[in-house]
Amino acid sequence: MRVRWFVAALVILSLAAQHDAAGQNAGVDPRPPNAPNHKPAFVGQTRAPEQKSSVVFNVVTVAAGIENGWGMTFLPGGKMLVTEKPGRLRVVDAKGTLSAPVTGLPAVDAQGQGGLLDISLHPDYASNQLIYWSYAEPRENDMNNTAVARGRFVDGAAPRVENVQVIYHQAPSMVSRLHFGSRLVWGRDGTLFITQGERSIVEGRMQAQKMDSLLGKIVRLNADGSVPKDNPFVGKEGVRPEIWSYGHRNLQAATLHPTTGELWEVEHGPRGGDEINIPRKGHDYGWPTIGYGIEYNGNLIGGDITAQSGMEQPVYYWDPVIGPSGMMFYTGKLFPAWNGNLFIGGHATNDLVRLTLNGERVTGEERLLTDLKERVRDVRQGPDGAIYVLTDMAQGRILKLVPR
Ligand SMILES: [Ca+2]
Repeated sequence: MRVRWFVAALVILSLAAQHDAAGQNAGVDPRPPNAPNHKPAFVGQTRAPEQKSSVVFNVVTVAAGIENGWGMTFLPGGKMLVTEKPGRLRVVDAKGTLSAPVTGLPAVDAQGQGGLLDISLHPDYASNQLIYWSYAEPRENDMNNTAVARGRFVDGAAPRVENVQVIYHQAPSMVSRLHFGSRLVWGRDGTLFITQGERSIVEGRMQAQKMDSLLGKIVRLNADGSVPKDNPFVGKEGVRPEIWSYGHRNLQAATLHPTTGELWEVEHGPRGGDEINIPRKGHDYGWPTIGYGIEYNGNLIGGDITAQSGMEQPVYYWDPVIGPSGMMFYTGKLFPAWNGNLFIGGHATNDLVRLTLNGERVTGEERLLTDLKERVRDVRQGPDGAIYVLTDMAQGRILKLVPR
């Protein structure tokens, strides 16, 4: 009898340990929230229960000596392209050797969070060899903005890009070293999503809700930079027709959902409030009016509210933050237990976040690579089904997770 009571007490204690005083699940992160007065809009919107997987894997170094790697992608035939934030694009061969910098790219403004950012192949790369990259573009009077260029990639002993065209300039330009975004994601219809930031400074932040500004917006373009006719605000007076969705803060993670084909993104919150969204056509994601964080200096943001009519709730949020950069849904054959899971780079937490999902709801969270001690900037599924991780360090690496 005494043993039975003891077991019952243990069960109660362990259940209690998973919940805080407010009945919230404690989740995987032992740190207290920065905005404890903020409550989720629905059960499971934050601090999902820990869901440790029994998957055993090795971490293999694919390439090393990458200076502040930012984006990577896979070329047909086993090579990769990787960007270094200071402004170099390199080819990584199958042995992990880095090429000389690819020549022909326009200058980047490599300061603060700016520089050479994401890299992506045109969906018909095999026939047109077009590559696209995003970067911080230097402008007059110390200003800059996010930009996207494309060119034809010519591999070889001295790799280069030809016929370079800058197809997009975020406007207005600002004097800021922060919040450039950006990820490049191709929709199934061949349009290009560009995720961007709002430049962090107050003047830029307030423009995340202004429709004649491209700050704090996801834009959607045709492959040549023209505006798709079915963008939500085409023909609307005073609204930039490039806009797909608005009210965003700084988006360095985005990908298509493998089943629905919808765009998903993770954006950086302030102190608290990193959030996953499914940015839908013409919708408002709330920044800076609503959010689940506070200012870096501890002040409240605006009216300190987390919800408002007409503004979308995040699918999930983190407080404290992970510093999300890079994301992918796993669909490969190497890790069947992880099929459909969402992986997100932890740039602040130096780890890899794995989320289990039920439709649009997060059901569990696990932190992988917790002993990495390197900032994770990008995560992608390789053609071999392995999970590739790019770290953002002075001597950064491309790693891959393979089953043991
Ligand atoms: Ca939001």
